[in-house]
Amino acid sequence: MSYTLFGVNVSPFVRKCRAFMAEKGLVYSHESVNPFQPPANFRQLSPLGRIPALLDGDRAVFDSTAICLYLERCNPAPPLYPSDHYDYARALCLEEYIDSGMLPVAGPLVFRPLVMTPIVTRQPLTKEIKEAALEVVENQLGPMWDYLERQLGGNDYFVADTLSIADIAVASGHVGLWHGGVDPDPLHWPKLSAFLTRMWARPAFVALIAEEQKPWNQRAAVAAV
Ligand SMILES: N[C@@H](CCC(=O)N[C@@H](CS)C(=O)NCC(=O)O)C(=O)O
Repeated sequence: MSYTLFGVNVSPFVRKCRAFMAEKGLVYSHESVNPFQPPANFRQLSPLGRIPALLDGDRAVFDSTAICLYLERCNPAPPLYPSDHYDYARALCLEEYIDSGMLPVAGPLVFRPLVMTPIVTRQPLTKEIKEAALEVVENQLGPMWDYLERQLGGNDYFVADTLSIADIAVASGHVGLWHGGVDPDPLHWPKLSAFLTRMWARPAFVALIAEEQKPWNQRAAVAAV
């Protein structure tokens, strides 16, 4: 068994797979592929040209959800999907809420203007761009955080009060926002805020977030605008 995961570390979908592999204690190589400047033949691994993609020996798997489900089948311990059928469905629903609901807003409308564009273009962030991103946070991410707060309830984890793909997806999906200084306010979303703090303190996330610090942590730069 030899795993290689392809994709830049700051992608929330790549981060989800890497955190998942770390929680399972899997050893893998990481190839930092930028999907906008992919190596030749990358579409043989990932026919949509997206990251992440996984190679298991000569077997290719693409899409973060498919990758995690595949890894779970190959490496059942520790289980990262609930065994109860409805809990299993709820975990997949929460993963989808992040992947198809939150990230298409948080990525292009918040992370990109606050963090990625200033780094890539070397054009400093402006007050107008910051205000537009923060309006998206308030109007679009706020209601999503309300939903997550309700789903968490009084538990430490989202489903069956046990670590699952749902927790890994939620925690992975918020790291990019954190790089831009955007955090659910603990006064308004105390459970979600405490959950993220707990999840990011797990060794799997400590290592990934440390690796991303340079150049992605723009919290001080964003705060200064
Ligand atoms: N559903 C996919 C989404 C992956 C995705 O959108 N990745 C982005 C980077 S964060 C990408 O590769 N974008 C390049 C493109 O769409 O061409 C998954 O879960 O893996």
